[in-house]
Order: sequence, then C-alpha cells, then structure tokens
Amino acid sequence: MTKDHTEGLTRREFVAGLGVGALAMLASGCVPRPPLVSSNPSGFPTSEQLAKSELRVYNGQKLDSITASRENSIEGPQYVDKKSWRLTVDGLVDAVKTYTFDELIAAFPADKQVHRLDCVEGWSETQLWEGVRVADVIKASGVKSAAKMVILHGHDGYTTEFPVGYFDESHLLVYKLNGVDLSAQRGYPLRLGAWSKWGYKWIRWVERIELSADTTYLGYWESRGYSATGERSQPSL
Ligand SMILES: Nc1nc2c(c(=O)[nH]1)N[C@H]1C(S)=C(S)[C@@H](COP(=O)(O)O)O[C@H]1N2
Ligand SMILES: [Mo]
Repeated sequence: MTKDHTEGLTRREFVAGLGVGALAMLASGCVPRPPLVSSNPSGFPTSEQLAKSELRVYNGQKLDSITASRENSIEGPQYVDKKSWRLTVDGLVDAVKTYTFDELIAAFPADKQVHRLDCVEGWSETQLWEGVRVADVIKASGVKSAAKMVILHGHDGYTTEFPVGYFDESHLLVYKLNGVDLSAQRGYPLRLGAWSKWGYKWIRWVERIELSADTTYLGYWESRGYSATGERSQPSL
C-alpha cells in the first residue's frame, strides 16, 4: 500500500473499498508491481544489485529472492546512513544504551533462520533472516518491573508495539537477508523479524527500542484498525 492510498482513509477503509474482484486479484498476487526503489541515492545498492550474490536455498529450503517484496512503506524506502545511525534502548530500563552498528554486532551473538513474511495485502516471501536476538538486546539494558510494552520506532516515524514477554530466543533484529546486507528498501541497516506476526509488525529501519508502561499504546497500523497483537494465525482486521 502506498501513502497515497491511505491519505484520508484508514487501511481498513481502503481494503474494504477495493471490492471483491480487487481482493481476489490481491489474493492471487496479480497486482502490478511498483518500482522497488523510488529514488536511489548513490552509495546504496539496490535490492537487484544485492540479489546477484544472495542465497536461494538454505539447508534444503527454497528461498524467495530479496527482490520479491512489494514496496508499501508509509514514507517510501529510507536511506539511512549507517555511520550516523544508532540503536537506542530507553524508557523503563535500568541503563539507557546506545549502539553504533558495529557495537551492536560485536556485543551480541548472531543467529539465522528461514521464515515467511506475510503482508495483509495478500503476498508472502520466504527468506533467510540473520541478526542478533531482540531479547538479548533488551535484557542488556535491564527491564524495570513497571515496563509492560516494547515499542519499536523506525526512521520513517513508523512504530509497532509488543508485550514485554513476546520476544523469545528466536526473534531477531535483522541485518542480513539471504546472506547479503539488507537493501535500503528492506530496512537497512536494521529491522525486526517477528515470526508469528503479520508483516506490519516486522518494522524496518529500527532506531529505537522503548520500554513502556503504556498498555494502550498502538503503533502505526494498529492505530488505524489493524489487530494490535497482529498474530497471523488470526485475522488482521
Ligand atoms: N518502518 C517501517 N517498517 C515497516 C513498514 C513501514 O511502512 N515502515 N511497513 C510494514 C509492512 S506493512 C510490511 S508487510 C513489511 C514489509 O517488509 P518487506 O518490504 O521487507 O517485505 O514491513 C513492515 N515494516
Ligand atoms: Mo504489510
């Protein structure tokens, strides 16, 4: 979904307005693909360039190309400068922490897993997701007992929320897909993998992890009518 579609409409209204035929098209995947990258400042490899060295099979599992996603970001792809980028963990923590990208990678062990991302628009992609464990990063700051929610903030102003207990040892803050760096479109330098959730919980361009007592907080799509838990085993609307 592009920003234009949502102006003056909630995504629920937009989806409702599509009608049955268009929904069937969405479900069958025959939707015209917008260009993957709207404009590409020099120095940022495109998904297509990165895909030349991507893995397409891992441990016998077939992987979709990193170019398979449909651009639907609220403000378009973000071109984040890795050198000035920081990840901050703050809010109801014992110690506020700020990491450069290299500090983050050095501080926590890496893991990789194959998972499928499902967007509520009706498309999916299965890829190899590699990064550091969210739970490790949160734990390193010390969570105060009053903290009930984890609110993640993206460079484009996007947010999404989870109960403090959601992240187990599998969930990752991802910096590689199919064995290559994230492209700007896919969330460079860091995005979330929230395996049991709909795609709108897999926030890209993460720069802040906030521990909060506010159990009523709703993120970008959650505040526009989408399920707050966002479990993909349940309807998103
Ligand atoms: N910061 C940010 N994260 C975001 C979004 C966004 O607009 N901004 N869109 C979400 C939605 S709706 C989906 S389906 C996934 C798509 O991720 P992908 O492009 O890597 O497949 O990103 C999610 N994360
Ligand atoms: Mo989505």
